[in-house]
Amino acid sequence: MHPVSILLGISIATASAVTIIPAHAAGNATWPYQKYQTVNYTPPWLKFDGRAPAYGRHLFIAPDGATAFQAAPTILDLANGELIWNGPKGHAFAFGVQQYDGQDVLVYWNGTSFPEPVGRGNGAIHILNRHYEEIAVVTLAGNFVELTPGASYESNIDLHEIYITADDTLLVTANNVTRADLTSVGGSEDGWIVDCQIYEIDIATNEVLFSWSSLDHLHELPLTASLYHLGSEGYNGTTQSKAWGYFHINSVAPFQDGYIISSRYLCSAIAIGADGCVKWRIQGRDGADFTLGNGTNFCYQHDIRTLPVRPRGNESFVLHMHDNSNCPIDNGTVASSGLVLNVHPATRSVELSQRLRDPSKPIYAIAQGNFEPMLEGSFAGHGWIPVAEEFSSSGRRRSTIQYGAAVARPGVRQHTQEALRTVKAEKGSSVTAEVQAARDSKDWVAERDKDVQEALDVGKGFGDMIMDQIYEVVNWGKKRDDDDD
Ligand SMILES: *[C@@H]1O[C@H](CO)[C@@H](O)[C@H](O)[C@H]1NC(C)=O
Ligand SMILES: *[C@@H]1O[C@H](CO)[C@@H](O)[C@H](O)[C@H]1NC(C)=O
Ligand SMILES: *[C@@H]1O[C@H](CO)[C@@H](O)[C@H](O)[C@H]1NC(C)=O
Ligand SMILES: *[C@@H]1O[C@H](CO)[C@@H](O)[C@H](O)[C@H]1NC(C)=O
Ligand SMILES: *[C@@H]1O[C@H](CO)[C@@H](O)[C@H](O)[C@H]1NC(C)=O
Ligand SMILES: *[C@@H]1O[C@H](CO)[C@@H](O)[C@H](O)[C@H]1NC(C)=O
Ligand SMILES: CC(=O)N[C@H]1CO[C@H](CO)[C@@H](O)[C@@H]1O
Repeated sequence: MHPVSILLGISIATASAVTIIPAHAAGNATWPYQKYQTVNYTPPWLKFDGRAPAYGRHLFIAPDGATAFQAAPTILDLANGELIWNGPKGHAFAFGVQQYDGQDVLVYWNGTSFPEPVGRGNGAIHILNRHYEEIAVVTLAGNFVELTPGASYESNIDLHEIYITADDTLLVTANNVTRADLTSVGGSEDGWIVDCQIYEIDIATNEVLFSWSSLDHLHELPLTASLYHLGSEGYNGTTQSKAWGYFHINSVAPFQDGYIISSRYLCSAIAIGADGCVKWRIQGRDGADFTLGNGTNFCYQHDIRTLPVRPRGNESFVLHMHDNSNCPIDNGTVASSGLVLNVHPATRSVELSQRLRDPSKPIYAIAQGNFEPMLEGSFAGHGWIPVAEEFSSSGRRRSTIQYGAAVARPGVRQHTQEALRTVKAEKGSSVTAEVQAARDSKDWVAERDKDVQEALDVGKGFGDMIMDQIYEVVNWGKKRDDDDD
């Protein structure tokens, strides 16, 4: 590892100008990279467009993909684009800040990844403390099968999800290639398929506390519900290496007494109970168990989460995601967006709260991506396309951060740089210790959840809501002026 102190990183960088280094030769894309005398790492130069970010001074990113010059977990200073820290070289999917055992920690996935169109991996989750020391490595052993006959991996956690819960457990996804009856979708009785799984693992002991398999729930989530029809991109289920990825799980988070999961190819947010039974499914095109309001459509989405995290019973809640409908199996004409929905389980209806995208600068990401509410406004990482955007509370694009060459071409599977998640810090060193303490307190979390619920009950929009409260905490109770710009 190469811990670089903040001061050292900045002072050295000031002395040496940005150096242009051609990106991976095979990719033919060029992008400026930064070279340092003190560290053998060349992070991408950040191109800013628009206002400097209002909150969150650090960018957490793990540039990867065909044209990335080097891959590593990377923290960059958003004020000047300089390197603050980089971890070991290699894949570091889902790099970001979370909380474990009462402290801020860095988390990332490392392992064997299978690039698009497979788009999954087998690896382990690394957890580092504030001093960049590794304090835990969470693994998942077992008999897991992949597309390559005979291949096995030390640990089998998928690259898509790292979610540390309030109980210091870890939620992750996993995949297993196995046999299934594909006759309902025109395949053979003994076809090959990818089973999608979730695990809740105790971080301290590495013990599996809960597991769930999509193939155990075919009566609730049938193969016929997949929009990735058998044979898509050649995956026709006739051999192990052509196992059909009908479900493609890409996120799991706590929800009520159980979990909420994202299935890319069912185009669905799926709520499951503590017993693993499916409570309901919202499909982004036909609604499935819900009626979709105007403008709420989504598909092939990533990073599904709710606010509050555990609404009770039939209480309304906010559901947010990165909606990358621009999938290569589709016509690929829908620009990516951050999507915020108000969901009303009692009436089984979904309403649009906010759709975050700039129609004048559309971004067509085919895969990956993340979306997060920030102290003010929201932040979207566009995954496959090396661009992240910050939006104001009212939904206006406030700034764009680009870290690799990319062309906005709908439907094109470009070989470019990518980052599963591009996260802005609103925690840790980017806010004062006092604010951090306020935000950490369980009371504050409970208070926020209560306020979110009340705001939903009176029909207040998401943009006006959660951000108001976070602002109040940060500014010691002051009310926020109207929108910034
Ligand atoms: C990359 O550049 C080389 C040499 O200039 C060329 O032969 C090759 O076709 C290019 N590849 C792509 C994918 O454009
Ligand atoms: C994976 O599938 C194989 C059959 O292909 C099965 O033997 C094994 O138990 C499965 N593993 C898991 C973790 O589900
Ligand atoms: C499945 O795909 C393979 C090529 O990957 C092809 O040889 C085979 O004919 C296909 N089978 C069916 C039933 O489509
Ligand atoms: C949905 O939106 C369209 C145009 O944006 C509008 O014409 C229509 O009335 C809306 N429908 C409902 C039910 O609000
Ligand atoms: C592309 O697909 C979307 C989603 O299925 C659909 O709404 C749209 O009409 C399609 N556009 C074209 C040009 O076919
Ligand atoms: C929630 O609403 C659904 C649909 O209206 C209803 O069937 C169910 O009984 C309600 N559950 C609770 C816990 O109120
Ligand atoms: C970022 C990271 O931890 N990379 C490591 C992933 O695993 C390989 C193989 O063990 C290491 O070589 C990388 O340094």
